[in-house]
Amino acid sequence: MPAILYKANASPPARAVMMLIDILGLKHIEQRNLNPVLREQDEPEIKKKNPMRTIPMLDEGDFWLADSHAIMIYLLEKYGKPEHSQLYPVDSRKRATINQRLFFDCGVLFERLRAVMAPTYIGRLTEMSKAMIRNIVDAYSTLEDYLSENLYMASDVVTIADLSLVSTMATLVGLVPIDEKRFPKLSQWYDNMNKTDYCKKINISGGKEHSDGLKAMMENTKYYQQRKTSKL
Ligand SMILES: N[C@@H](CCC(=O)N[C@@H](CS)C(=O)NCC(=O)O)C(=O)O
Repeated sequence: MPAILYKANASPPARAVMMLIDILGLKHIEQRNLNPVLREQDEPEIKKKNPMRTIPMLDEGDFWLADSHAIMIYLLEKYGKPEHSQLYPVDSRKRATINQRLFFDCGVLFERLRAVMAPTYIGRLTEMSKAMIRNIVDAYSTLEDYLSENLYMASDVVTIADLSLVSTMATLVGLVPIDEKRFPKLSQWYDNMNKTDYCKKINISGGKEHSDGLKAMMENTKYYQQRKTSKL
């Protein structure tokens, strides 16, 4: 069975894996869309393979793997060539720093985006709360500090930490733009990442689709709530 990546172009973690697949040139991996808003990932067939019911998910027929961070490490270990070694170097301290940034994306940055996504998808959010915005800006501040000594998030070259973080950032900037004066390094890093072929091809449009979609859903909810109130 050919390998399949279940993905959605708007999904930040899916985009991170898609960018890595592009960099590694893994043409044999079929990329198949699932719509998380319609909860297509809840299909019993998919749920059996990924009880977390999240996108992305890699399916190799006799082996399944969820979570973009785990998938990226697996793909690099399996298919990385010497020219890709900088993306996830073997040096244990370098790798540990990259892992820490990946965990930051998984446990903090994306979670703060998820705090907006979850109520938006179920029609409960009309606009982002002050606390939501504050938490996102606070994460930007951490990213600015990560860049204090390096051009990229974990070193002076692009690693998988940058792929992961830029995929989440591409959605977030549409909701909470980066204040260039307060976060000059983050702003520069984001501009630099956006000049890469893989961000141009995969991440920028997917991020815009995602943030535009979230804003449209919030507007929709606001409209229906106002209509309901005016009828009372
Ligand atoms: N830590 C996971 C997060 C994946 C995730 O939450 N993906 C979203 C789409 S952007 C999803 O599938 N959400 C559905 C849900 O949480 O039920 C990863 O990096 O893959």
